[in-house]
Amino acid sequence: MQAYYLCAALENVLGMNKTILVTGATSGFGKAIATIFAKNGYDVCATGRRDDRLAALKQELESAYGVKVTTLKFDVRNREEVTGAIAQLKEQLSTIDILVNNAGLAAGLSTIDEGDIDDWDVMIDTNVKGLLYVTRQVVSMMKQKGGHIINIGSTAGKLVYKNGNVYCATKFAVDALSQSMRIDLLPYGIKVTAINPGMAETEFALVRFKGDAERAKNVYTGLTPLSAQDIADTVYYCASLPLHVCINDLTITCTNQANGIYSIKDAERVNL
Ligand code: NDP
Ligand code: 8X3
Repeated sequence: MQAYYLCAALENVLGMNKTILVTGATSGFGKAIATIFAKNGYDVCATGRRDDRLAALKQELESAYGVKVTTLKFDVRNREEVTGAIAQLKEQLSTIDILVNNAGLAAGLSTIDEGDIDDWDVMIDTNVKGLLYVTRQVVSMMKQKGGHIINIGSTAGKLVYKNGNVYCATKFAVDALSQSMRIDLLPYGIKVTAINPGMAETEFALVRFKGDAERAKNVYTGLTPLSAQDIADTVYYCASLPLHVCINDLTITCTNQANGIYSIKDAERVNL
């Protein structure tokens, strides 16, 4: 184990920084993940659709941590954009060491007979097809040396909740794909980790409720939810283990949440 850490330290001293690609790095988990890896000497490839935020992140991380930050603007739902962007990356880089499939969203919260079908398309296209498009391209950059794919699932991918239908289905799909990737990529020494967070305060609820800030805020009142930093710390932990160790599946909630259905407010705690 000591040799592993020594090699990792030596690689960084020699400027052979490892590279992480994070999708959805313009906000929430993705931004915090890009930041913690940059802070620890990784070069970062940050992706998203909002290029003003990508440019600000590049400036912030390069000046604070002296690492190289490449930004790629693409919509994960657009297969041609994904292929073109990663092809461009392949001209600059031979390897991606870690891929974090994080870009995703929930749109709406309605029963199956009332849900907006456009919302269903957006969630399926982003959370499932987008993850597949990106993975297919990046895996080809990992096969020579091995690597680590970290998929951001959800407690919604472990247990369905009322009105969660299509969002839950997409995260169940992420769970199934993580299991499948782990089997298919064994011969290449590519680790696959699924991280399944419960409620965390980011822009997630604002997006789900289409800009209704009050409704979004209400999700988290009366309890302390997870933060983006909590998830970034967890991702970094999983990625920092020795080469022979792979956390397959990790579910993480705040202390007031038991699973995708059961959570309580602080006022319901008997000892607070
Ligand atoms: P945010 O809304 O804060 O961030 C979502 C990120 O995804 C943004 O950077 C956004 O970038 C990117 N994104 C969304 N759609 C696309 C697209 N079509 N193409 C490219 N990028 C896209 O939410 P979170 O950080 O909370 O969410 C990150 C992941 O975590 C999601 O997969 C979500 O399902 C999951 N999750 C969230 C939980 C929570 O409670 N917050 C709990 C469990 C899982 P841009 O708009 O610039 O494209
Ligand atoms: C996001 C968490 O509880 O809104 O995946 O589904 S939840």
